[in-house]
Amino acid sequence: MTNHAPAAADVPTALPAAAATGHTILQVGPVNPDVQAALAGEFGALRLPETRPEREDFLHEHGGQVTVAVCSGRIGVDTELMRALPNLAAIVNFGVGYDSTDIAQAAERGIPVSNTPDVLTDCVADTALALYLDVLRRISAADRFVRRGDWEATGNFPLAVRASGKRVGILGLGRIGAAIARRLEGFGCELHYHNRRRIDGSPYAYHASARELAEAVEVLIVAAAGGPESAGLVDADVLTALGSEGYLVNIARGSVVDEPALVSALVEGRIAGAGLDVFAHEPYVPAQLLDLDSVVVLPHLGSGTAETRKDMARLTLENLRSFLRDGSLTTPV
Ligand code: 8YV
Repeated sequence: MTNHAPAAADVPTALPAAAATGHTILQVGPVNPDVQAALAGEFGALRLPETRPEREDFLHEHGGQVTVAVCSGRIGVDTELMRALPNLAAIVNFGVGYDSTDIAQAAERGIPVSNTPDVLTDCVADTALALYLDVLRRISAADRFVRRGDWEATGNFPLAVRASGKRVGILGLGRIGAAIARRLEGFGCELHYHNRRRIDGSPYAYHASARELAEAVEVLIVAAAGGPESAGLVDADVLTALGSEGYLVNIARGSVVDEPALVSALVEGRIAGAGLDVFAHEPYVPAQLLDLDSVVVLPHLGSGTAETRKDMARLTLENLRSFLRDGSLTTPV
């Protein structure tokens, strides 16, 4: 990746909008272009260098000045960086997931964190449905079949699996999980869920564990937040419970699934297929998955539409402006 970060010596010392409020803003990692433009222009933000020696020099020189960090959910403010920012007073996160940020340290230090909920719910749920339909009906595999000339050469494409009317389990029935469930109601699916807590009044069948949920359904859709609490929740046992005719869809975080266990289950045909938008070590995708027609792989594009990214940028900047104005965040986590 090209490093566009300025060298410490090029960092602006006059800080336009933030200066008036006594705040110094730090951009951590690459962010959405609209956010980036506002940070560099209106907010005169500093930018954290991405390579090690420059980063250390930068933090040594400017770490104590920084009061607000703006990051994307992919990079976040990790343990080490947060420690190097002793006067940090807020973290503004682009994205609904904030598992790349050390939330425990932020809570301990009383540093509020904002994210961008709601505005991306529909697009992420749409992506889950796209993966659901693709992996069961084998749409991407069939597209490759036509492009390879196999339709003409060998005749009909092998039969797929019916997507309507399936028993589907949602792991994590939050905003996005509920939006996925609503869409699947339209496909006549029977819905089940597991969640940290049972949801009063939910019309769907509750299961006390991920394993019990997997046992009860034909397709398991992962919509749980990432982070230490959910790490490896979908393990080898859960995949065994899903069974050789079961499918997995993950639009949440790669960390929620034990990826080596998933790869073996797919390679050995112990589950039928998977639709994956997220991976444990993005952008790395296990090579064994690339040869499997039973797997659909996407480059973490869940919220990736022009409209939704604009809305996420607007909400990120709204949080930043609100914090600079009166110390409050519009959408704190
Ligand atoms: C973004 C996401 O791609 O919001 C999230 O948690 O995973 C996606 O919408 C990502 O956060 C951008 O950094």
